Amino acid sequence: MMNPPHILLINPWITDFAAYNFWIKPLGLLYIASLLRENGFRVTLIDCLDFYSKTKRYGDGNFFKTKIEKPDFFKTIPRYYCQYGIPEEILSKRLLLLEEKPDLIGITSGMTYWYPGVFKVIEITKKFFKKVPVVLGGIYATLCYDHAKKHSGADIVLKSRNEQEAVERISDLTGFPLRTSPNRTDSGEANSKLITGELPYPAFDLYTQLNYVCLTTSRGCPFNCSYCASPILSKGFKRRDPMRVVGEIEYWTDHYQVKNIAFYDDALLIEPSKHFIPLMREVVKKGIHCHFHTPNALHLKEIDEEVAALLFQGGFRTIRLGFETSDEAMQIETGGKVSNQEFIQAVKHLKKAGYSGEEIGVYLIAGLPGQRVGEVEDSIAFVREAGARPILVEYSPIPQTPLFEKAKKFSPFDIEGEPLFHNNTIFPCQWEGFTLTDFKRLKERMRTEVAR
Ligand code: B12
Ligand code: SF4
Repeated sequence: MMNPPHILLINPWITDFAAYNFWIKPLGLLYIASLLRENGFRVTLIDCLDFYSKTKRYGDGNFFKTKIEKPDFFKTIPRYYCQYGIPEEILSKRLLLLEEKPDLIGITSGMTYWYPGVFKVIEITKKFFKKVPVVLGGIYATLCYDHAKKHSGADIVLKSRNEQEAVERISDLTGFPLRTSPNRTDSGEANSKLITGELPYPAFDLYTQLNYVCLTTSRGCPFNCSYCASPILSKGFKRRDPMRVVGEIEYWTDHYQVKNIAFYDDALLIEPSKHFIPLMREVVKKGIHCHFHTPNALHLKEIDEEVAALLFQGGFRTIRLGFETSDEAMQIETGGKVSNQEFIQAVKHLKKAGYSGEEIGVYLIAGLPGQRVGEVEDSIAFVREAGARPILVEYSPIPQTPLFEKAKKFSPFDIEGEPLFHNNTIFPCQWEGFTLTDFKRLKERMRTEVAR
């Protein structure tokens, strides 16, 4: 029997103009870690983002950052460009002090435009372990596969969003057979509704300190919004059994005294009577005391009186609603996930449940291809009128999404050839109808005004 291979998993730095730790953890990589361990592999995790300069009340906070040279394309942008996470020498030290040389290195990737941090990690690991195969997966690898294959320096780039497939590939590459059945995956078939083979809990135990965990109760989304990569990243929409989710919440709160949990779902609230309501009723019944966060937007269409009350009683502190625009034609054109009437109703229910207007954050998308500044101004006014707090987010064009073709026509940047131009900070689809100056002016004006 061969010795179990040693797999080194790395979550790379973020490289950006700005980054805030809204409960970021490399969830996909942590699932892979736990599946590997279940199959007898030995796993070491290095999370380059596990290094904060300041943590706030709910476990969110600022990353430690190091100013780095801007990529050439960004030279004219008057902002610092930083590497967020551990100082470089700490990564080198950790690689040097590894008890044993790895047999394979698995690296994840977040946003498409964070790839410089990924490349740097690959370059450094290659200096230490020249002959060890490096496998790259994650969001950048999946959405910008050709770019990653050509430029990343990884030996293998995987587009898969399926943990079991990732682990099978690692098994092939190391020649170490798997013990678990191939059915233990939650990628499933398109439109299959319930995840049958539960994955082991993500390997958060690999961290020495846990200020929060993130959790997903489902994969994918039943909608198909033209600007969103969810339908590309996960086929179909699948949910876990809500009682198993409660079991996981109890596990983290009981065994690790976790007080903050962020839901990473794309569609947590869909069909609430089958999923969110039984889940949260059980959490409330069991008296689990924990703050829940939804940095990713909630579907406000599903927020009726009962859902709003459960959100409040259950301990959801940061409510974020995905409204995007009050322009009805644009709502329909981009996928029809919500209407103005549904929005007004949702805010009404949330307020009745106990939330203040300031606590109801409503995402509005700014800079969609061809969008005019006036449309966003109207949307801000509409959200305020309903008594909630508008939050502007700049559109990030994502390859393979339906809107990407239109974005290519409107963007002054080569968003097809260069993923750095997907960075929302540069306002990728600026045009004469909505310039970066318009956007900054809008943001400034919002800062000085307060939600009613
Ligand atoms: C949670 C989340 C966030 C969180 C945390 C992000 C993070 N962890 O890095 C927060 C709230 C911070 C966030 C912010 C934003 N986000 Co976001 N977010 C997500 C979300 C919903 C889930 C990501 C996730 O963790 N999934 C769960 C895990 C299980 O999947 P995974 O890590 O990808 O791993 C899987 C595979 O990739 C693979 N894998 C992963 N690693 C590896 C490694 C190896 C070796 C192998 C073999 C396989 C493998 O295995 C897993 C199998 O399922 C995605 C949408 C989605 N459906 O993915 C959007 C998404 C990533 N976000 C997106 C966007 C646009 C944003 C914002 C820019 C929005 C905005 N305009 O403000 C901001 C960025 C702000 C900033 N500068 O920080 C876009 C991507 C944009 C891009 N260009 O890349 C996405 C895809 C959503 C969309 N609109 O389409 N986001
Ligand atoms: S509803 Fe949300 S997660 Fe689903 S496709 Fe639309 S934007 Fe993406």
